[in-house]
Amino acid sequence: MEIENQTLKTWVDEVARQTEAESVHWCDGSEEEINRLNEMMVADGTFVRLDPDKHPNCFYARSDVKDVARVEDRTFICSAKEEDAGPTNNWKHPDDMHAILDPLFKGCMRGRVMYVVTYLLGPPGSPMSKVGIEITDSPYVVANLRIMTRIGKVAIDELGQNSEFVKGVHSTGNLDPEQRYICHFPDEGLILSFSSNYGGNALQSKKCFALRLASVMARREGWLAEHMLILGITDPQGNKTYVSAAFPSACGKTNLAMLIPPQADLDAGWKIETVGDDIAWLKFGEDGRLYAVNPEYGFFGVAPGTSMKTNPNALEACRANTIFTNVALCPDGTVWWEGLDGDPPAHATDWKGKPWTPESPTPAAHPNSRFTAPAGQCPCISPEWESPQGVPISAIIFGGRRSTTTPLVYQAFNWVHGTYVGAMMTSEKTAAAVGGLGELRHDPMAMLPFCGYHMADYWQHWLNVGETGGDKMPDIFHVNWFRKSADGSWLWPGFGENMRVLKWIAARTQGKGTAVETPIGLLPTPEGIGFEELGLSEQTAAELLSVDPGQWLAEADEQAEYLQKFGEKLPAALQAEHDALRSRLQA
Ligand code: OXD
Ligand code: MN
Repeated sequence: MEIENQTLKTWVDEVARQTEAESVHWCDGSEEEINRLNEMMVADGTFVRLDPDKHPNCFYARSDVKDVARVEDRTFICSAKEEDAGPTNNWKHPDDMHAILDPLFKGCMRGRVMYVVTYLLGPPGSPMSKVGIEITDSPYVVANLRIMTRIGKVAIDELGQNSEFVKGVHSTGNLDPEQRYICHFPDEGLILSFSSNYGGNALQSKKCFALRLASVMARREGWLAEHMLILGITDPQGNKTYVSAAFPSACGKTNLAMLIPPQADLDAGWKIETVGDDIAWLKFGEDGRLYAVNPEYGFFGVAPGTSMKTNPNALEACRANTIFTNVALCPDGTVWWEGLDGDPPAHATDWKGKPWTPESPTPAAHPNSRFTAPAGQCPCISPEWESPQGVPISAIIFGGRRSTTTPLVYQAFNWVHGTYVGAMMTSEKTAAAVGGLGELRHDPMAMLPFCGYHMADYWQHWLNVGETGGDKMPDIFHVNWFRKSADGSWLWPGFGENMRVLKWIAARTQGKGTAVETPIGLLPTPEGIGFEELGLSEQTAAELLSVDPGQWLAEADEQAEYLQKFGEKLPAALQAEHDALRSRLQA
């Protein structure tokens, strides 16, 4: 492949010299290329080809058993000043981090092929799109990147002679967790990741570029890079409302993005279409509204719990041309995970490669096992999902996994209050990152592991963007699908029934839908959600919409303690929101 960009060529030569790669392969993204790589990985045991009728062109992979999730404690923001990384990130000075990484990368690709993957984030021809390069010695990473982003010629053409691109080098190293580093150098536009092949650590396009580095660029350039799904709601009259929604990892973004409305809504003409399931880049359009694009090209979805009941669209999206990692492999060349429809297989091989039966004491699939599937294969993909100008966003939704305190849904009073609501998000930890399962933690805007700079500066940036957009900014909401009763059962059925909440939100953005004012925000009435049609008891309905001042005052105390962490950088407007919440609760 002919590469004319001299800056790119010179840098690739440098990396080849440093890593002492045996050879260099520039990926063109073609079918022939990926077929050859897939065959190679089948031959060396990295991949198992699945049944070609049931899962055409699909492959099964297992990772190292100690390399199954994002490693937040080994993820670093290497800004020149520590205060630019802030209290929620690990920081090291760039020189100190280079001093650790240079010896690791020196000669790390000896005897290996060095793949150069040029990738495009965002639709071709979009003013919002950006080009990154990931150099890797892992063909598994190349195969995943080819699904998750637009790679090869399309990205090289988009780059042209431009010398501005995000550089990234990834090496499998020897997968030693002690040598694992996921490092971001915002001032150099550089990502270096070593000794992990897990998606969130090794597919640099995703969390490293599209969130951590992009959030820094977004601050500089006046836009937002967010951990958000994007979906479109079409009403029976054909009006479309686009919303984006931030939930922490493994809290149901993919399911919500692909929701199938209840039959009565479908019959009436309601429709949900997916623009993206994990990341949104939001910029102002010429009309002053915020428009969102999905920078990605595929879904890196959590497999366990995905079924015909919870998300048939995701199952259809991953029927063909998909990579399954760390699920269970069945003897008939299909895959299985906990929560998939039907009976478990009588015999399978689990994610560790061990024989498994339904009697086995451990799960067949790792709780963070994944499918990597092309977004274009999703039956409900929006016709606008590759629109270069993006889709206009009317509502932003925040949500966490909270078994108590937080009601099913509420609307913030305005942008500043909504920024406070997002900043105070808390959620129970999931298997998407190593450690502390179920523990309640603050996860502001679902960006705790992904904000590439000081969190308080990020909140200030949200406030600034709100000032720019004025009354054209989206309305902000908070949802909680995970509230439990005293006996530990779920209060809300979730999944398709979440449509009821989306309809209320869409109505609110159009100045419709009744709302009741409470100290924490505007809540729907039980009729506004239709609890009765759902057959939920009055008591359940009341619990789902309850705002208990005692619980919320305790929440406010805890929030006050958290806010202290940000010291002088805490925006005054957010402190004022905190004080106002407290006085509303005490009134
Ligand atoms: C993801 C995550 O993989 O958030 O999307 O961990
Ligand atoms: Mn995510």
